[in-house]
Amino acid sequence: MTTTQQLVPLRGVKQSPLEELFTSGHRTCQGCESALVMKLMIKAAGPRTIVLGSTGCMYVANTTYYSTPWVVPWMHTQLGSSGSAALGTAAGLKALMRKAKMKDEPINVIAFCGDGGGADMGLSAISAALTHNEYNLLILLYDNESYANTDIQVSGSSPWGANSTFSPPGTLHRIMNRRWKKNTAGMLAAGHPQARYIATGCASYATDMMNKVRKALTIGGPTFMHTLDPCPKGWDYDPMYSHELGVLAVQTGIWVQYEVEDGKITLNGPSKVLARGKKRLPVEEYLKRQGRFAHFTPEDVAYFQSQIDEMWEKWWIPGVVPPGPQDP
Ligand SMILES: Cc1ncc(C[n+]2csc(CCOP(=O)(O)OP(=O)(O)O)c2C)c(N)n1
Ligand code: SF4
Ligand SMILES: [Mg+2]
Repeated sequence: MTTTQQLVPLRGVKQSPLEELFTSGHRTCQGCESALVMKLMIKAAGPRTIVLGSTGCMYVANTTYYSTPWVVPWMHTQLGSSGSAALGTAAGLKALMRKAKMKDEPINVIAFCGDGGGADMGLSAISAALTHNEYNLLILLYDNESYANTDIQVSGSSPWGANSTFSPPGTLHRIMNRRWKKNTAGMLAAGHPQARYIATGCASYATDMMNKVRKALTIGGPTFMHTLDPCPKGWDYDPMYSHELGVLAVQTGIWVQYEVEDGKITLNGPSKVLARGKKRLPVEEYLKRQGRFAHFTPEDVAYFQSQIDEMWEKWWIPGVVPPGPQDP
């Protein structure tokens, strides 16, 4: 494995680099947390980074013809290809350096994908990339819980019951999306024990998120991050509440913040405090703030709450490892 950049952890937001590498020139919605994830991700990684992005809001809205916010080299890749694009780029860089066709130096390779591109369509390519320990790369799945760019279709990462253009509540069936959200990071961690770093994050906890990017790039090998990103358009709320919704997702226990480093799982930030016994906020505090759940009856809210309670009370590790058949 070639060496990696040694990106020391930031001790707080004041230590965050001032240099902006994701600047003006994009057309994401006001309050778009996925755009904030991009900005924090590249701020954490620094200028010697190549970014690859699969189709989705963070491609289309960010790179309208002749305008781009990216200051670093950036390339679009096909919707399901974040894994293969990351792997190919890392392999290409390695070959060019070995042949002395470019300076031998650690260059970060980050490929991002949405939940449609990563948790659904490109899962196999991400899985393949995570088995190639000879390359250094980070795949970051930004999860706005829908195929947002094509007008908010339901994905495998959409929450139960959410109103989307493919799952609108009707008179015959109020709940159209009856699937529970996929546990993508947990699945990838369990299935790729040699991947040295897999973590979840949320831009509402910016320093934590940036440090996870830095750790993933420093540790090296193929690594993976999954962020939960409030999306004003798809979740149907006033853009000013994006930050607050990220906090509520964590404080209600719906989104669990953790990292798996060399096989060791650690819940962190508020999720760690919740695991130690702090009371979780009722999920209703999160659900009632979003139009996509406006059709929920008290029974729907109670069902949602029961699933989150089960995750915290019955799973081996909340949000990461579900109970096994041998459990009582
Ligand atoms: C193979 C393929 N199928 C469909 C599309 C159309 N398409 C473009 S963006 C997009 C949505 C992607 O959703 P996601 O990955 O969650 O990213 P988001 O738009 O939510 O940021 C779709 C379906 C495409 N570009 N390529
Ligand atoms: S639809 Fe959602 S993810 Fe897409 S640009 Fe708007 S806020 Fe961001
Ligand atoms: Mg999406």
